[in-house]
Amino acid sequence: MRRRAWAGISGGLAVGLGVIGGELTAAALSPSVTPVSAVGSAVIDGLPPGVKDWAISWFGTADKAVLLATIAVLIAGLALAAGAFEDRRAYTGRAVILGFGALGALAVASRPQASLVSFAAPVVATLVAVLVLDALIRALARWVGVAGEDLPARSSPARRRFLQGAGAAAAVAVATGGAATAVRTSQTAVTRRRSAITLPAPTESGAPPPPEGSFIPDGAELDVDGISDLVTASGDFYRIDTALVVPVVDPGDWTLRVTGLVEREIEITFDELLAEPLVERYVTLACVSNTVGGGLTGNARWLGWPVRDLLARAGIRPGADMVLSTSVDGFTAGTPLEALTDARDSLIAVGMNGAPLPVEHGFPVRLVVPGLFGFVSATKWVSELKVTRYADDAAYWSTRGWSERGPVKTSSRVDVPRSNARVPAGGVVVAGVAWAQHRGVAAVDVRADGGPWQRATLATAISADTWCQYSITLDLAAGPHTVQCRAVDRDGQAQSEATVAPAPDGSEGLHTVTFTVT
Ligand SMILES: Nc1nc2c(c(=O)[nH]1)N[C@H]1C(S)=C(S)[C@@H](COP(=O)(O)O)O[C@H]1N2
Ligand SMILES: [Mo]
Repeated sequence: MRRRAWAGISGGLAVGLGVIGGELTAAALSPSVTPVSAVGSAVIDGLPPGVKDWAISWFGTADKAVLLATIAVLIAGLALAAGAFEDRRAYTGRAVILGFGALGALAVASRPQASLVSFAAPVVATLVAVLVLDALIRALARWVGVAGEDLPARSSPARRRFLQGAGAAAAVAVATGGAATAVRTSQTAVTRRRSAITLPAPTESGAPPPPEGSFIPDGAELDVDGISDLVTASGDFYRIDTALVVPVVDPGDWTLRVTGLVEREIEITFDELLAEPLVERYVTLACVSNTVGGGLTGNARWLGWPVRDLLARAGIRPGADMVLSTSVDGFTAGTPLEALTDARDSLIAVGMNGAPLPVEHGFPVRLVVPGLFGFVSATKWVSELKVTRYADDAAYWSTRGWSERGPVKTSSRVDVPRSNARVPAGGVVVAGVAWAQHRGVAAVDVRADGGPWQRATLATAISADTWCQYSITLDLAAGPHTVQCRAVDRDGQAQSEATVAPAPDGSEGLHTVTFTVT
């Protein structure tokens, strides 16, 4: 074989492993946006309508397959070229790969479902391809010599080392490629099922007045640049998963069982769940791991069936004080029974912001419980509710040093000004969000440079179960300044000012932001 052929094969192995690595990373972190699918979608979006019509008239329903095959041929061409370039001159092949990696990242950025984690896939793909290419081409050069064109015939340790490297890369590609294809195929099938679902309208939708929490009242949104959106877009919603790969659950196979201390065990299917009277509520979720000022909170509109109605149907036996919810991925949460049976709208949720739950957020069904941190309540891909007692059962995080119970702590953060920002002199707008789920936020105070607390303007709350925007304009002289905020709940309790780390039951402290007035 000629040297150029081996260089091309090296390029192919490097890029192939990169693409597989990228797809596997996406499957784990961001299944709705993978580099290859993003490139395909970006091409479809970018084609002029004439070309699209032409493709459909030529290829009919095979147009997507033709597109994917075209992308595959282009990637193969890129791979061969990268190998040949790199063999001729160090860094040139790697530069080609970096360029295409950047294009992949751009394609990912163009997808509406993309979030920050989606970029892990093109980064991994590029890194893997660059590293493998570098290693193989170096081994090839050691075998053939730097300037040599024809391969030395005799066997040498350098030859063996190159062939072993290439063989190992090929073996890894075959193994992981098979795994990636299997994961992808099941995800694609479920994604298709998901987009075919039409969720029923909430049952209360026609009846005026609509219940609190089901709509956005006037005055709930402040007009401040850079403040957290009142409703978090699903693609921007924080994510916490213990599972390495996001579970892919076919709604046709899904059931929810109610077991344990109940009069009668119940098992419901997805279709049966959709036939129950569903309600829609805005609820702000929060993660116990959120640090002061952090982003592990989000507010969404959830559609679901009240958990209390399902539990009432099962009939709770005396002695129970906890519900252990289990996910198909083995995650469990222990929720105080009363939070699932009292008047609050704890939901067996099927919808998020007007669409079926995204796969990453628990499709087809998850729990949403106002007032409690996610680790004790918000089980995604939920498959069983076991009515039990704290004395008899422990949940996933409670056996790993976190608390048994997890009421959300009253908290607030400053969104604007950003840390280290430079803001023009004049009135300085300080704004952000505050939350005290299920107790409700009564007021937010802001202070500058450790001075007296000043009451901020509080937007109208959607409900006690959601966060609230606030804002205040401060007169600050030129120079560096520090602002802090604190929320007060509707029981009159101000948030804790002590500095407390997240473990075991949630962080405490005042969010402090330093910036400069110019
Ligand atoms: N199956 C499963 N459900 C889960 C988790 C998980 O790791 N696995 N994380 C929980 C935690 S700690 C939080 S804060 C919320 C986060 O929900 P989100 O990822 O939809 O934002 O989900 C909860 N439900
Ligand atoms: Mo969490």
